[in-house]
Amino acid sequence: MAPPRADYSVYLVTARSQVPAGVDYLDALRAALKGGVTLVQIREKDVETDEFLDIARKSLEVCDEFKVPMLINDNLSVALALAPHVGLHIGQSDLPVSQARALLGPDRLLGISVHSVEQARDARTSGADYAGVGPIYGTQSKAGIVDDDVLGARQAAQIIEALDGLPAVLIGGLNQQTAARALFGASSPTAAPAGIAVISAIMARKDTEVAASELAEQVAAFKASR
Ligand code: TZP
Ligand code: MG
Repeated sequence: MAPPRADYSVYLVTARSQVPAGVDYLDALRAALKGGVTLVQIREKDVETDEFLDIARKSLEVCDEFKVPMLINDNLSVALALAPHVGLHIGQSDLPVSQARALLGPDRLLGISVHSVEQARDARTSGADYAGVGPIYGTQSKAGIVDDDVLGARQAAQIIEALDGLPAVLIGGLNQQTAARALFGASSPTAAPAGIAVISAIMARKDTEVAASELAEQVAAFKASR
């Protein structure tokens, strides 16, 4: 299997509910891509499947314009209903990664969320292309996160070591103020995050393009320092 190549630097996870009043979601997505978003995951928790599919289709047209890969959160059938270059991101309580890989085939991007060293060891050989590691800091964007779930950068570094080269994307509470601290803090001499994933730091801003470019600059500076 040849895992699809992707640039994990600035990974936007969508949430239309966070887009400010007066801003159109697709315009915000386009601006974020202009600003330097390198990967997009469509995550909409409060819609029926047909609406989710419609949002994803429209989002895909925009991502394709920028030649930026797009993934679907959780919903395998929606991913499969879309073009063969659309990927899937799943959590620990969704279907097993190996099953998802079998159903998706070798060519679609597949991501898994990991929250511990043990889950990281499992992810390594699961067939996933990358792991989302989080929550790094507290966040209002995901329901049900309690203080105990928050990893912090040090614990994330241990998880990234355990991923043993599987690309890791940090997520949770990352923004223009916290991203650099998280990236450096989650690094060790032998392992480092491949990028950051954000919802609110881009989606909740009116100046979406600026928000994305600020994050892109910080990730680029981090990568240049390694
Ligand atoms: N998974 C872990 S934290 C999180 C998800 C989907 C939410 C991240 O949102 P934000 O606004 O970037 O903290
Ligand atoms: Mg899930």
